[in-house]
Amino acid sequence: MPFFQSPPVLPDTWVSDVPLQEHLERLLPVDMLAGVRPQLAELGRLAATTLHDLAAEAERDQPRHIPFDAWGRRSDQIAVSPAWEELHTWQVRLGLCAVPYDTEATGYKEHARVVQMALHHLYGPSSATYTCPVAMTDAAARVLLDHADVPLRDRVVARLTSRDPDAAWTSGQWMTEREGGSDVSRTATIARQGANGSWTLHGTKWFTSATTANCALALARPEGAESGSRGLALFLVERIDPRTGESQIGDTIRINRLKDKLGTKSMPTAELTLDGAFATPVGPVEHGVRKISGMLNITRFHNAMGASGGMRRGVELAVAYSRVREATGSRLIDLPLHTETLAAMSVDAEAAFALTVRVAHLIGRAEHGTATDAEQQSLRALIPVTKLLTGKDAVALASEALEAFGGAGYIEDTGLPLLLRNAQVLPIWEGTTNVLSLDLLRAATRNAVLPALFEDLAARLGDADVVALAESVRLVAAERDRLMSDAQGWHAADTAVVQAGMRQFAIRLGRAYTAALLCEHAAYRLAKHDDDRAALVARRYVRSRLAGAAEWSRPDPAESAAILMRGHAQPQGS
Ligand code: UCC
Repeated sequence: MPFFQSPPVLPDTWVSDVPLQEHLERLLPVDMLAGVRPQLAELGRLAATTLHDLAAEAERDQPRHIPFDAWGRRSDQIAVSPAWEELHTWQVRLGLCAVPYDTEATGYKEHARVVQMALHHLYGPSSATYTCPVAMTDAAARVLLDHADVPLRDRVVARLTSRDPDAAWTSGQWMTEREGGSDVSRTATIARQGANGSWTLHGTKWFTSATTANCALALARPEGAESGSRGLALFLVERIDPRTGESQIGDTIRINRLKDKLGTKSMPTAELTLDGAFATPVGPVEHGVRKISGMLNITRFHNAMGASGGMRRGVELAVAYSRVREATGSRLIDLPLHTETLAAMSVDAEAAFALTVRVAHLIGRAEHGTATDAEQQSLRALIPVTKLLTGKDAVALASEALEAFGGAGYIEDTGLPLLLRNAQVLPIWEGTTNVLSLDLLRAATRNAVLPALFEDLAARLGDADVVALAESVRLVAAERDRLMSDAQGWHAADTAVVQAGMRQFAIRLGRAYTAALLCEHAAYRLAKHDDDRAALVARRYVRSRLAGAAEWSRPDPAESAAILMRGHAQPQGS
C-alpha cells in the first residue's frame, strides 16, 4: 500500500476552544451564558462544516467586474460567489451586526460586545473575510446612531442592524484616495450642494472594500471648505438613490477596476469614480474626521477580533495535523520541540483573545453608559494598542501555522496559504502599526489617557495576587513601572526620538496589559475552579513575551504538553 497522509480534521471549534469557554464563563452572567451557549455550540459545529465549505468555495470563486452589459451600456456589476452571499445570510441570522444594538430585546446590555465577540470568534475564521463587511456595517451603524439626523438614522440603522437576510444592508467605508491613505487630510473628493439643497460627490476613491455594499460612509470636502482634515465632512452614499429608486452604480458611481490583492480575494475591493453621486450628510457638514474616527474605533476592534479568531484557527489546524502526522516514529504532537512550538502558538492565540475580549467588555460598557471616565480613557488607548499588537501577532502565528505543516503549508490546494495571505491585511488596513502607534501618542498627549490605562493594568494585577502567580505579577508590575517612567520622559525628550520609539512602546504596553489580563483570568480560574491551566498560560506568556523576563525562561516539556492538551479539548469519540 502506498502511503497517503491523512489530512487534518478541523474539530468542532466551540467544543475544542477551552480558552473561549473559560473566558466567557468569567465575563458573562451565568444565565446569559446559558442562554447563548446553544447558539455558540451550533456555530462551533457549523464553522467546521457548512461555513467552512462555503468559505472555501467563496475563496475559489472570486469576484469579477462586469463593466458593460451585452449591449454596451455601462453597468459596473460585480459578480460575487453565491457562497459569499450565503455567508452574508449567515452573519445576518447570527446577528453579528444586531447584537450590539438590540440589547434591550436580548437582555445582553453592557455584555453585548462580549457576546458579539464570541459569535465572531467562531464565525470569522470560516467566513472568507465576510467579517470585513460585517465590521464596516457595525461601525456605520455606530456612527449614524451617534451623528446622523433622525430621518437618516431611522431609515438606515434599522437596515444595518437587521436580523432579516432579505432586509439587511451592509455598509462600506470610503476614505482612502490616491493622494492620501493614512493621511486623510489630503482627501480630494469634493462635495457640491445643488440649488435644491441636495449634495453630490465628485472624486476618486482608491480602496473601497466590500464594494457591493448597499451604502458607504464617505469623506469629502464641501466646496469652499478649508484644506486639511478640518475641512472634511462625512456623507452616506447609497447604491440605490433613495429619491428615485434608481441604481447609482454604473452611472454616478463608476467602478474603475477591482484590486488584485495578496489576500482577502473572495471580497471585492474596487477603485471608484464618484461623478455626481447623491449623498446625504451625516449631521452638520463639518468634523468629518472626528465622526469617522468613531467608525475606525469599531472597525479596529473588529480587526482585533479577526486576528484573534484567525490565530485560534491557525493553532487548531496545526494541532489537528500534529495528531495525524508522524515523524521519526512519533506523532508530531508527541515530539517535544513541536509540542513546544504549538504550545507557544496556543498561548499567543489565547493572549490575543484575552486582550480583545477586554476591549469588547469596555466598548459594551461605554455604549451602555456604565463605563467610568477612567475606563473610557483606558479604552481610547487600548483600541490602537490592541489592533496593532493582534495584527502583528496574527501574521506571525499564521506563518508559524504554515510551517507546522512543512511543505504542505506552502501548497495552495491544502487551503493553508490562505491563512497567511488573509492575515497579512490585518496590520495594514484600518491603520498600520506605525499610524496606530502615533495615534496612541496623540491620545496620550492630547487626552492624557495613559494614567488611566496604567491604573487599569494595576487593578488587573491586584486581582491576581496569589502565590502561584507571584513571580509573573512582579515582572508585569516592573514592566509597568518602566513604561510609566518612559512616558513621563516624553515631555522633555526630542519629538523625533519619542515618535521613533512609539512602535516599541505600544507593543510593550500591549504585552504588559495582556499579561496582566492573563494573570487576572488565571487567578479567577484557580480561586473559582481550582484549575491551573490558565496560570500555566499566564506564566508562559510573561516568560516569552515580556521584556526583562527572558532570563527566567527555560524549556518545560511537561508544561507545554499541559498547555496544549488542556487548551484543546477533543470532541468525544474522536
Ligand atoms: O477602509 C479601509 C478598509 C476597510 C475594511 C475594514 C475591515 C476591518 C475589519 C476586518 C475584520 C477581519 S482601510 C482605511 C483605513 N484608514 C485609516 O485607518 C486612516 C488612518 N489614519 C488615522 O487613523 C488618522 O489618525 C485619522 C484620519 C483618524 C486622523 O488624522 P488627522 O487628519 O491628523 O486628524 P486629527 O486632528 O488627529 O483628528 C481629528 C479629530 C480630532 O478631534 P477634534 O476634532 O475634536 O480635535 C481627534 O481627536 O478626530 C479625533 N480622533 C479620534 N477620536 C482621531 N482619531 C480618533 C480616534 N481613534 N478616536 C477618537
